[in-house]
Amino acid sequence: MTIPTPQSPAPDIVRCASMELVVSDLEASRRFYVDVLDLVVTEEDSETVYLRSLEEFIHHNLILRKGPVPAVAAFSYRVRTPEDLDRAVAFYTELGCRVERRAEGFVRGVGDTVRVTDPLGFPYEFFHDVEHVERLAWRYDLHTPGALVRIDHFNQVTPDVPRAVRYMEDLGFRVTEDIQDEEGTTYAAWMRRKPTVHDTAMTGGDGPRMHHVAFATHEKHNILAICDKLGALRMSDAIERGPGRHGVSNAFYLYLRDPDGHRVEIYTQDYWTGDPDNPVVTWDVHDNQRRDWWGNPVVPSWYTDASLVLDLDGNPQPLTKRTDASEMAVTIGADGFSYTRKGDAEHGFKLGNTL
Ligand code: XXG
Ligand code: FE2
Repeated sequence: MTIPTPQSPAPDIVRCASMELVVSDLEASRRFYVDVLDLVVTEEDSETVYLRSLEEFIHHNLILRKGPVPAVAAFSYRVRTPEDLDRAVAFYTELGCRVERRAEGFVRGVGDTVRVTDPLGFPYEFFHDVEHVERLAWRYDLHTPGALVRIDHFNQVTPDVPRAVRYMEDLGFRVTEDIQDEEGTTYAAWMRRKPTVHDTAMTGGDGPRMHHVAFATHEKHNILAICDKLGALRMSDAIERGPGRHGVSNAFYLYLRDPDGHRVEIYTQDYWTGDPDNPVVTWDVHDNQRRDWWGNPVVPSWYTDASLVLDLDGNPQPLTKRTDASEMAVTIGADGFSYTRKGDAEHGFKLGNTL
């Protein structure tokens, strides 16, 4: 079923701003995000920890909330004006979505919020007013070798990527890169509001689920420092994939799994996309440099695992199966680590072959 384009104008979204994660053991999650990843605690109580990155001036980029089922309670976007909250209400009401406007005070550090269950089943949140807190950019006395400086993007798992892309375009997002095959199946798409490669990506799979939330470091060496720290703490199991260089986005990356299995990406140095004629980059699903520029294999768990998302009552959303081909099935062989790049056989580049 296609999602109709609303007549009401979309809210003007500035950027992805925060994610609310439900975690089963608040102390363990706090240790991971604060003691290991060095996010900054803006405020906390026995149920909730509000965290921000070092260059942030709004109250939080990540909320950890204690709860029974690890899941995502909100993908939160900042909108340009207070009127954009009214636009969000009209836009999603017209789509027949459940919409709740919550007065200032419901979420600490932000003014009125609009929460919706969007047409794909994701809990989206919009806010404009914020409490300003100290931007710690110049507080180098607080920066550690693996300093996380900004929230960069979300990544969502959804069964029908073209359907998701059309709805997100109606919401004002633009595609910057995608992965397709020769039959026109789309496996993933990266979409932006701010002028980077993305604010969120749509990854094909059983959904709605949250694939990851990403934080940026200034430089590549900061990511290597996080790997070294995890090794020193005997926490190398938290590293799922990387470090490496993405094909898509050209960014340097590392994927971690938090104590509940929520996936966090550490990401740096993608490129400017703010021109009106920014060219879209389409990757062939058979190009084994698309997800790792050095050709390193993607571990199967990265394709299969993702976090549940909640409805507005706090119940996990049921999953809809992807019916299109799955990227893992078309690109990973029985050993889990084969390559399928076209032309490999005739050029003798297949793994294990010699020229
Ligand atoms: O942010 C990203 C990602 O979505 O996490 C994954 C940029 C690129 C990639 S990919 O694995 O496709 O290179
Ligand atoms: Fe990512």
